Amino acid sequence: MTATSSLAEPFNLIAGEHRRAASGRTFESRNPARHDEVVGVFPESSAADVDAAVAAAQRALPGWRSTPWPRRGEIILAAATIMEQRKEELAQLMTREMGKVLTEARGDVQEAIDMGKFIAGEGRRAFGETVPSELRNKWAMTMRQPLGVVGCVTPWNFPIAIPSWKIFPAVMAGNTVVFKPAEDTPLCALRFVEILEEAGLPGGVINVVFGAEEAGDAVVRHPGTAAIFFTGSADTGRLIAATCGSMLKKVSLELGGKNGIVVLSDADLELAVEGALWGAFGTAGQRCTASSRLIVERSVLADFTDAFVARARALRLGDGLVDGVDVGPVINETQLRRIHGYTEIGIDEGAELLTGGTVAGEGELSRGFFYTPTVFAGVSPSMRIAQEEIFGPTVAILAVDSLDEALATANSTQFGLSLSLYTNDLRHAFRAIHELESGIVYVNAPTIGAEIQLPFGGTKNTGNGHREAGGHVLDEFSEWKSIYIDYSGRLQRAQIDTNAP
Ligand code: UN1
Repeated sequence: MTATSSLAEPFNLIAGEHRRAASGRTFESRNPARHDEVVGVFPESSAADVDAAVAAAQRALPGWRSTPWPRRGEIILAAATIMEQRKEELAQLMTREMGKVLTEARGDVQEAIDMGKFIAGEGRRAFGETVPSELRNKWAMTMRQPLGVVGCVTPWNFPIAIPSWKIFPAVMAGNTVVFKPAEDTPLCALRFVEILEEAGLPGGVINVVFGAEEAGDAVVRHPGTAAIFFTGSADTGRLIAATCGSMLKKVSLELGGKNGIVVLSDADLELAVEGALWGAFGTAGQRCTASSRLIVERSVLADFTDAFVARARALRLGDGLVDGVDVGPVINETQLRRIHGYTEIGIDEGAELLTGGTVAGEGELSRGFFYTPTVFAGVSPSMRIAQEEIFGPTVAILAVDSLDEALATANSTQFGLSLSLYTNDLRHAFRAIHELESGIVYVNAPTIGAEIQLPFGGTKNTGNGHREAGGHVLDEFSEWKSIYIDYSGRLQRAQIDTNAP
């Protein structure tokens, strides 16, 4: 089946209009579960297209930043409402384009709806402060200002939710946007922006340039983008940070994870197995938050491992649109190879492969990129499979002998996104809450499942100290302006005339 009908010709969305890329080159988005199915054809953009997008965003900026906050909020709320009405259609499209199973695709769309509704309220709540002045007859206050034109570069694993985390607050705060979505999920991105325009967003407030590295790099380097919001790999994040650093450009990076679940001997084991299964193999392990390490106290190791492996073996792989499928494909062939490469690394390092470790290529599965849920035991903290982000359905079990060792092991990677602990002992839970070195901590739940009303992001090499979503998100997308109004009618010198009558 070839399903290009929704996209008659490949175009970028610039200033509210369809524009072909300057290069004339195109690329295809294909269904990872059925690689012969083309989901859409998109332009391969280059610096010239990014120039046009930035220029359009700059032209739209004065009108948009002066649009009242409540009006901007209403447009975002209208977009969230349209998404709610079209949730099923968007979810099905997402499963076809990205591969995650339909229930999870619905969750992805829901996360964007939640984000839209949450941030729309800021339209009537983006408070500034009035602050006492140290001088008489002087008024002091703060207000938020947009940053200007911001660049948003997003990944394929949450093709609507992650753009919503960035773009909704960006436009809420009065910025205009150049958006470069992942090459693997362009149609989801296009639909998201089309819905915003249908909701009343003026053309040019969001400009979409499709493409790969060349386009993303041009967005980052462009002197006209005031700030960059990026989610992706730590390697790319480092390059972006270096460029933005040299340009003194604000940059928010959401990078890798090597998240772990600690299972203590006093935990409810069945609950822990179920949570670990969801955390490790949900989205075929392709979440920054995936539970890729299971750190288990030795006294329950055998019971936990047996139950976990049995459940992993029973997971059904397949096209995420088919009822009863638990795990969909991985995104593309490069990732499939990379994931298998880590299986070979684990075996070479001396870890014990308990199940999986193969490309699943029988029957219907041969049409897509499927990898069997893979479990390694006997993993030590220094092994590469315990340190590096695999971004696939591969999990490492590490044995520990105490809570101290469990927490130290959980903290023993370069990343700090999400860590979790299963225990029935409140004292252990509170120690973990304080001592786990991650931006997100779960107790008696796996490492995935963040909600948008809390900050999302990590410590250490997971990022550069910024957070997405949550009640403080506008701080990322706006600048504070401090205003002093002296109505005394004379010169009053701060720090000097403070005791004058
Ligand atoms: C990601 O993995 O990139 O907490 C985002 C979660 C989801 C978001 C994940 N709400 O797993």
